[in-house]
Amino acid sequence: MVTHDLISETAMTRLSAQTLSSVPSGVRVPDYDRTQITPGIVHLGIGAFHRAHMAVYVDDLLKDHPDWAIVGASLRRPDTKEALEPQDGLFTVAVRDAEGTHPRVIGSILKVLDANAEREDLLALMASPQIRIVSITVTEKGYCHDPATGELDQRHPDIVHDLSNPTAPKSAPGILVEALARRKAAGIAPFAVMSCDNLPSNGETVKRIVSKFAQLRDPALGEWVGQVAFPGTMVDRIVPSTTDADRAMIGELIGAEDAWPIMTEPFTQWVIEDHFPDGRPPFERAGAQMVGDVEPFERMKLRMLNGSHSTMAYLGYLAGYEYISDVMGDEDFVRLIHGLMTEEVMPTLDMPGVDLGAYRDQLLERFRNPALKHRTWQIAMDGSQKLPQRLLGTIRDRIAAGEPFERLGLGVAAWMRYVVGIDEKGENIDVRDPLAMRMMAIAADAGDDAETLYEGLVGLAEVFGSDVAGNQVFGETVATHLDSLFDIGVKETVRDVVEGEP
Ligand code: CS2
Repeated sequence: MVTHDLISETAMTRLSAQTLSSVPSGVRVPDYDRTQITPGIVHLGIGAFHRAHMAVYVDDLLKDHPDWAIVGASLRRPDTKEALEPQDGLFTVAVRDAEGTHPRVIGSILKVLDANAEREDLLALMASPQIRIVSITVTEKGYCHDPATGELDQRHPDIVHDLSNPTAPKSAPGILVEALARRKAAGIAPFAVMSCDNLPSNGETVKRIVSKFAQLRDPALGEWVGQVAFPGTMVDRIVPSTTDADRAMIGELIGAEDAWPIMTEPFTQWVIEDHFPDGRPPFERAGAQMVGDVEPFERMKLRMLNGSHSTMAYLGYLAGYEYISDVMGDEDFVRLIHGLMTEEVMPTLDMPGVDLGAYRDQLLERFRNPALKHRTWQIAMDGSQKLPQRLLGTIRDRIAAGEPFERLGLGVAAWMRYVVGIDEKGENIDVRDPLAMRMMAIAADAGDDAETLYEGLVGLAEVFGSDVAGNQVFGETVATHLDSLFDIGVKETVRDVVEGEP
C-alpha cells in the first residue's frame, strides 16, 4: 500500500499554468488570462491568511481590472516561494464545512519574492509607479512595536539593524520606508500602506510605527511619510495550518499536486477604510465593505472573535483539546465563551445597526465547524502580542465602568498558566512567543507559586501597561483564577466560573 501511495504521489503532475486546463471542470479556476495581468499590489508576508483572504478578493476582480495583480514577498522564510514558484503562483483555496470541501484555484499572485535573497528586486518593484498599494500580513510581531503602546520598539534587533543599514532592510517598517524613500527621491507618489493584521487601529498604528522609523532615518523623510495613506482594515477568515493530509486530499480533488493548498471556512469578511489617493481596485465588487471609519468593526472583531479564540486556545489546550471544534464540544466551555461575549464584551461595543447577538451566534457556529481543524496551539502562539487588543482593552473598559470581568480575567490567567510551558499532565508545551525566554525565566523563578508567577508576568510592561498591572481588581481577579487553574485544574475552574454565572 505504502509503495503504491508513493508511486501515485510522485506520478501526480504539479499544479501550474500548463496543467491548469486539466483541473476537473467542477473546480473554479481563474476566469482571466494570466498572461495579461500586471502587478498593482505588493503584499508583504505572503502567508496562509493572505492567500485565503485578500488574494481571493483580488482573484474575483482581475478579469475586469487586470492591472491589480499581486506580487508577494516573504520576509522570514522562503517556503511559500519554494511552494508556489513551480506552480507559477497558482494555489488552491479549499472551503470546508460539514457538507464537504470545495476547492478553487487562485491565480492572483503573479510571483513571490524572498525579501532576503531578492531584496533589490522587491525594493525596485515597490518603488515603481505601477505599485499603488502595499498590503501587509506579517502578524502582530512583524511590526516591531510595543503592543501595549503601539509605538515602534526602537530596541528591536531588526529595527536597530535597519536603522544602521537603511538601504538593506529586513523588517516590515524598514522595507516600507526604504521603498517610500526611493519613490520620494524619484518624484513618484507614495503607495497606500494597507495592514491586514489583527492590530488595534491597524491603519493608525502602522502609520505611527512607519512614520517614526522614517523620522529616525531622516526628519524630512518622516514628514513625507506622514502624508502617506494608511487605510485601516478589519479582516476576518479562519485559516488553520495546512497538513499533509490536506495536501493529499486536495491533490485528489484537483487532480494535480499542490505543495501548499490553503484550508479555510466559508465565512469571509473585509472592511476597508476608503482612503487610497493613488487608486484602488473596486474591492467592494468582490464583497468587501468600504467604510469611512473601520475602527468600530476592528474592535468588535478583535474583542468578540479573537478574544474568544485566545481564551479558548489557552484553556482548551490545557484541557487537552486539540482543535477549537473540540473545545466547542464541551458545554461548560461554550457557556463560558457565550457569557464572555454577551456579558463582558458586548457592553463595551457601540455598533449601531449591527445585531451583536446575531454576530455572536454566528461566531459560535463558525467555531463549531467540525471540518475546520483549527488547532488551539496555533492560536495560542504569540500571546504576548495578542493579549492587549484581544482581552486587555476590553478589561480596561470594564474596569473603567466598574463592571466585573471574570471570564476575560480567566482568559488572561489561562495565558499565564500556559506560558509556564508545562501542561496538566506534566508534558512540555511548545510555547511560541517573542517573549518566550523571558516568560520561561519568570516561570522558573516562580516555581509553583501562583502569586509570584502572576507578579512576574504582569510586570511585562509591553503587554500589560502600568495601568492594568497596577489595578487591584485586575490583580485579584486574575490571580484568583490563576491559583484555581493550578489548584483544581482547567476544567473544574471553567465549571466554577460558569456555575457562578448570574
Ligand atoms: C486567530 C486568528 O490565530 C489566531 O490568533 O485568532 O488568526 C483568527 O483565526 C483570525 O483573526 C480570524 O479572522
